[in-house]
Amino acid sequence: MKKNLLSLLALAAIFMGCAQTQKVSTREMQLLYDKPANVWEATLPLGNGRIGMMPDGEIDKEHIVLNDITMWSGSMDKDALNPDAINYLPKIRELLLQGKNVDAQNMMYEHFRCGGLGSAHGSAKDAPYGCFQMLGDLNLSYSYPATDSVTGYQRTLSLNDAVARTQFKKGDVTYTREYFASHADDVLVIRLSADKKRSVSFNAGLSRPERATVSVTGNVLQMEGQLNDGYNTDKGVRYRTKLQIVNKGGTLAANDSSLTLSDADEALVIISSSTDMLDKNFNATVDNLLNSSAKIAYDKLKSGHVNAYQEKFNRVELNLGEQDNATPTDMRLNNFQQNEDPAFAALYFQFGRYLMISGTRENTLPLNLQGLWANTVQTPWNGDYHLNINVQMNYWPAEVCNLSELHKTLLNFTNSLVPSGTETAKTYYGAEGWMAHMMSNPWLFTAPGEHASWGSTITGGAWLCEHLWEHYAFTQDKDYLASVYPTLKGAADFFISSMITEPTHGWLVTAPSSSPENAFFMPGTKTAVNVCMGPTMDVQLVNELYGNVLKAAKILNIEDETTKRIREQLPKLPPMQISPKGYLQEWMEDYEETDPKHRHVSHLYGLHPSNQISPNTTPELAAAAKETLERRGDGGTGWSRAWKINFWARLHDGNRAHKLLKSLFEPIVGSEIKMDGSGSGTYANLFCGHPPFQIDGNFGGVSGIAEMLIQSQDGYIDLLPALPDKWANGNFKGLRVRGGAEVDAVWSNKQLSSAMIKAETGNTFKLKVPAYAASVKQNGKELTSENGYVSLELKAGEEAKLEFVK
Ligand code: FUC
Repeated sequence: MKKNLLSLLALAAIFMGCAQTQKVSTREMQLLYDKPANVWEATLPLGNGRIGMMPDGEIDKEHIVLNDITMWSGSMDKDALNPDAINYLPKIRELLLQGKNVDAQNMMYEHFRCGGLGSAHGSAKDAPYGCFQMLGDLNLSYSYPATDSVTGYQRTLSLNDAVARTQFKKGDVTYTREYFASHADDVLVIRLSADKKRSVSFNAGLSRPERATVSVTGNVLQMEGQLNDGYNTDKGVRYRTKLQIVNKGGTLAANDSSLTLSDADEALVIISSSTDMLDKNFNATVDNLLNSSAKIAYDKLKSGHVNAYQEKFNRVELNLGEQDNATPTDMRLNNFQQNEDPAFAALYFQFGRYLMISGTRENTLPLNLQGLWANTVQTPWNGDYHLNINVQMNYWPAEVCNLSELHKTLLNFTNSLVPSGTETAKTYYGAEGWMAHMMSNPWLFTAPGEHASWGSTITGGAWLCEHLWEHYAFTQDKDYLASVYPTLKGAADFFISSMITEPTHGWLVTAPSSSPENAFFMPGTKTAVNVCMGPTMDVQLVNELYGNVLKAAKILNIEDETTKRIREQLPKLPPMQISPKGYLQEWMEDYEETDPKHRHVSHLYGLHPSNQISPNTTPELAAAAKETLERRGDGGTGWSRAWKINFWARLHDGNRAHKLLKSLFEPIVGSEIKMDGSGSGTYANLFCGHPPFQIDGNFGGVSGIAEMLIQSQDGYIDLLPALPDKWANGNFKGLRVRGGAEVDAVWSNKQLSSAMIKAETGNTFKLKVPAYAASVKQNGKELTSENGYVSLELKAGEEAKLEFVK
């Protein structure tokens, strides 16, 4: 009897819990938790591409970390250019040509580095290089009329609406908090409400670990300050944050540093914030945004935001099965290791698109190592732009996932590096054109890093240039291409004028350089070195850059000295080499790597994101790439696992790609930096963990999922090129391909049934006919296939509905 009563009570509790929570359809994409976040990496990221916040949903004392993408300390580093370095360049090259890499490297450690502190080994908060920092902490302390414990707690983030919500019941009152970073009105909004009048009471305070003055004027709370420019002058970035409470009922009171609202029916907390980095009138901007938003009714604020957000989010759908919207997301993450729930992968995919829409926008700074979100003033690795994979990975999904305009932030950043990169090319290498080494920041740092073991990579700029070309490949926008041609050409000019001829084969190679961040043993010794000539990744990057310049020049009818020199140099680049041991060589010599499991797989740049290794066109190299991946293993840091999903997808091995996805989804908690791939995976809030939190893996994971579903790098559309068995049934809408089209596809039992190609630009689209299809029909009419492909000539805006006949 007692047992029955207990289960009845439990049922009633469940029922009550359910009664007050929203019913969510299985098509909705949401993150769901049944308790407040106990760590920052469980809080929910909100953002409008410029400002953001991460509420923890605590019941009594809620902590919300605030962010602004321009919260950067530092300034232009006056010492970055080290004019003495070039005096050592001939000697360093000579040593490399003699095979004396150790001596060359030692000389570089001492002389061929940036002047000044560089990135201060990742601790540059007060150095000129600077650091991306949190904006501040919003602390909300609530008081409740009832002392009863909480029931029916639920915390959600709707990916469909970009609105987070905390809901629970205390006594007989249901409390609901809604939070969003408005994509329409450019402010942060929190609505605090209850289903009984006079139940909303709280105190709001703003703080920051340093450099903050908090004050109250009328009913507006303000925090302002200035970050260190690295020289302790008054030229650092200034910021101002204002918070206003718009209440229905209750009493609003203020002291020197906080606002208190008592017994209100409802309250809106509106936060407006900016810095003077990109907006010299930032004070007026903050006031205007606050004043105009405070006048708008909540429903309108919310619908304006949702509409603006959905314009981007709704462009793409991915359905791999019904969403389980009853199980908390952290449990779904844990369960994935057993159930491999395809719908969870789709949720992760859309969460990544959500992060891109929330984390970046046109005309501001690119997504950094943590996107828009940091919770300290000294962000790991300064939260900067690492150019040897990380910032690029952030933008891998932009084109294919139909967020092309957001890509422009990175493209503009690339163009902005040209003047500084030109100085760097001249100062360090006496070379023409422009270049960037392995790290950068909003102060346009392009010098080598402070330690040559990782800081000597010289293809950071070239890698960024890949993005310039890819944007064209997807959009076919010739005006755009003409606008970036000088940047592409300038990047090529650097290599044209700085590569040297190695003596053994007469190949043209970069020197000095390194294969991002891996070291090798000098043959016959146990001495580890990083510095080398012509690492494979450099060869692939230069080859690709040269090719892209030639393609661009042809489209734009340009014939110049650069194109002439490229044609002369291209045949002299080293080939990709397969070791007698079967793998693709990472270096020009078949050196043995000090860490065969190293997280960077730089020499497979040619497999992904570039397209120089392909099972279709270069099967031998593809087999060697596969061997390289086997040798590297399936572990690695978060972003490394994410990259490997893309590699296996390009090798058309869907199940292996899925295995890597599963390893990316390994649940993690710790935030301490780990380099060896242990403790990597995904946090409760689905942020990727290097660890620590690093957002590149989220975007690399999204790009990997896209690569499994659609590829277009070989001049034709390949649908479902790497579909894992687990995703036997599904459909997607709105993914984009090179050549300028949107594509939808529907499949079951791993076989396509229909597809739609919607041309964004007039073009001929080639589509691979899957082996299992007897024919492809367009509007009921059979298409002629040639060698396994059909061609569709479409005008801009035209749609082709295809049916795969088995
Ligand atoms: C590179 C990587 C590390 C880390 C850092 C931010 O140095 O090798 O793994 O991602 O960037």
